[in-house]
Amino acid sequence: MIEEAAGSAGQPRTLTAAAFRDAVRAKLAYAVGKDPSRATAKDWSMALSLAVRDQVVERWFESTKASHAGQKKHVYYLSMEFLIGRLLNDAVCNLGIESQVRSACAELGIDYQAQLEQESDAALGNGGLGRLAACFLDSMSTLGIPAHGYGIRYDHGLFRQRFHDGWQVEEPEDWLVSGRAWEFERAEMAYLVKFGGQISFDGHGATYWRADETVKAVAYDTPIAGWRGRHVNTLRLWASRPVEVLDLGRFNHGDYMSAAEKTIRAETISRVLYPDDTTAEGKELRLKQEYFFTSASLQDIIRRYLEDNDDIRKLPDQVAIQMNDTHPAIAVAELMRILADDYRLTFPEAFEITRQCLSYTNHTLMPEALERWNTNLFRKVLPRHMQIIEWIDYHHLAEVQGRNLPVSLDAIRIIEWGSEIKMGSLAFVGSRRVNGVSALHTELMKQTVFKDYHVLYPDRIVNETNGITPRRWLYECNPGLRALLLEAIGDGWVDNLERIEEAAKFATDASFREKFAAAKKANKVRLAAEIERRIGLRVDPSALFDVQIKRMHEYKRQLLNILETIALYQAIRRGPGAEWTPRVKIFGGKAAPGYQIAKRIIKLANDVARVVNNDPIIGDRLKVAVLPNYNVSLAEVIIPAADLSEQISTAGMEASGTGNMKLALNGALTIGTLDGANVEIAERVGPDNIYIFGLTADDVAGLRQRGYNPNATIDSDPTLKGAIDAMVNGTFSPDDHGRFNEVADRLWHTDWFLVTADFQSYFQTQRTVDLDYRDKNRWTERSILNTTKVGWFSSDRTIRGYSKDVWGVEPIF
Ligand code: Z15
Repeated sequence: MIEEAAGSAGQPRTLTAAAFRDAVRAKLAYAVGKDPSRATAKDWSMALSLAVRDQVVERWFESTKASHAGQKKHVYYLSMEFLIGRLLNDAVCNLGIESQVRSACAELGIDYQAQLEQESDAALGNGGLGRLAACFLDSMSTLGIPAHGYGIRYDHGLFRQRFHDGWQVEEPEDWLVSGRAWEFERAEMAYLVKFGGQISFDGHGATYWRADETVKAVAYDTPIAGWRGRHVNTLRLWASRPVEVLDLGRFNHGDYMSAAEKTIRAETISRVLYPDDTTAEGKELRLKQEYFFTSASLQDIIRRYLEDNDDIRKLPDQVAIQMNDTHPAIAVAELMRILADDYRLTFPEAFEITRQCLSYTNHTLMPEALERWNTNLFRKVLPRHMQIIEWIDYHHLAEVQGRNLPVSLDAIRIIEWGSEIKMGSLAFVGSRRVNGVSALHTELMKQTVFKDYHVLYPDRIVNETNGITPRRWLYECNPGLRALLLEAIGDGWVDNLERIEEAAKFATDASFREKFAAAKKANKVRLAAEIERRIGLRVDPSALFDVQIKRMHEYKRQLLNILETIALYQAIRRGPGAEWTPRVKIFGGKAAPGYQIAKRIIKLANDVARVVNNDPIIGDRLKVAVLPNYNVSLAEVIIPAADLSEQISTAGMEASGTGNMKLALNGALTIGTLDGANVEIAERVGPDNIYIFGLTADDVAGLRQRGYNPNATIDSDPTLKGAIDAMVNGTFSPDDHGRFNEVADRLWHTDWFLVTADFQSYFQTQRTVDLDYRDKNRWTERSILNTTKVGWFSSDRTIRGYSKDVWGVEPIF
């Protein structure tokens, strides 16, 4: 029997493999209620998770005590989305108990890896914004910053994506169906949230809000352990429940359906996540969701504050609240409402306190993605908040008028034309700091959407370039590379990712290179098996793995990649005898269900894949793998196996990107535009270790202003024209020649995303990639330099930045 006293994190642990094995057995019997001979894989996985959870819980209590005792300022991260994925391996690695857990599993005769796959992937988010929130939770725990994440406990997370005949089909997702080991329901932690109704004043300064609907927000807590388990924070998600469990009167009259009606109405609020990545959902339900979780969270924040403090005016000394995008921007009005109506502060006092507590992160410049609410809808759902926003707007404008500055009042109004509330403006005016998520994005915020506000408040906008947690995105998902790094430079890089640069000197070391290449190859073999299992396609693990994984969106330009695929396919067909660099194009990503053109582009990818993959002339020179249901767990398999990372958005449109960082950290070279954080990645890896192509953000702005005409570009480039023609002549859609006419027409006529303008530069750069990949040694060297030069993109660094520039908080240790 193996007994180990230390985990790979190197801290002494009292937990032995034997003790842990017995704990799992006990959980299986007494918590799951199964005999080992009858237990299913799910049962074992539950028992295992519960046993690991016990380890987390002990430290959780200590952390909670420590943050109360320390009386340090606390961070509250409000987000509609948390894309946390699976938690078992994350907890095991962060606690440093991997070797004990693995030996215990071996003794119990269960396969640890297989257990991990039993856990459902918590997909309570769409993409980058939600995953960023999850990385931030990991980093805040790792750094010992007392924090809560607040969000919604959706019954159904992001839809499951299937392909039917190459078209995206959405299926409901059911992450809670077989039980969840990680959360604790807090039935006693409930708050009332009101909607609609009337406002009245008693003439003595008191305001009454007589709502016509009230629901109960019930807390569900998930402990989030940081690296080495030193600190554990809480993710608190709210579920909506009816205030009365049942309308017994109606029930007793035999009216069962209407007896259940209120319950259904109340529970609908936390039923599903909106699958829209970038456009505000103009539905009443969405507004209710946003207010529901924001109100419950603020009530909870104030309750916790008053446990240890008695002066509500000093709230900003203890509380920093971050609004992740505008989705919780109603917090500006809600905090004011609580301070003014419940604590009887004046509006000016309430506004000052609110503005000192709140900060806002902007994640996009796209006008269609900036939330706006119709004032009639808003007044109907939140009548008191409408009054408060009118007050803020009026007083803000009055103050600006007094300052005589070169801004147009129309540009800074929160309520536009009296008919729409601009939530970005509300968030800006009500915040202490406003931040962008990459250097370029922050610069563009100052020059475009928030230009006038920036003149008014030149110190308010700051930059906090995004980051990713190295625990999940290297240590956990890439065990081969992890082992190599531990052997070469120890484990300091897990705490301080910039120390990964200590391995850069091995880029020219033949034996290190060989091991690095072997780790990459093993990851590619693992991905190849996964591709075959999921879509039945066999790919050669020695080919170049070219990866584009992200939400399907026109600005991200999957279409540019597909057109290049078509052009390459045509070139190979014309000259199959030439020396081609075998390539596997890997795509993954979901389209918003209502985003028709994005769904058609998925169909195009699948149609091209079918033709290319079955063409005997092509063979292994080119394969196209379009993987369904891209999510965090699949990302953990794809990213370590990538050779080339596609970050090809129209310059100026991707706020930051975070997939770009994950892929580079795992040794993929980037082919990308000078957009978002690509700019900063390029600065760090150096021009020889990245492929930059295409128009810059300035070029794009200029071209759009002058008016771009794609005709001339297409006509003068036979490669591009050939690819577009193939799209419309039925090569890929013999059953429906017209299927992609609309896609082609857009390219010929407007091409807003400048796919045609960047095509030639992209195609040529890809051919350079082909040549470079043939020199395996040199490629590995550059791959090592990517891994070792991107340590700055750790979310620990990002969180240190927020702590200092935005929140004014310090770690408790
Ligand atoms: C989302 O995931 C992002 C922006 C949004 O406006 C919405 Cl609604 C969702 C992404 C950005 O597109 C991406 O560039 C950025 O890296 C990410 O947020 C995190 O900041």
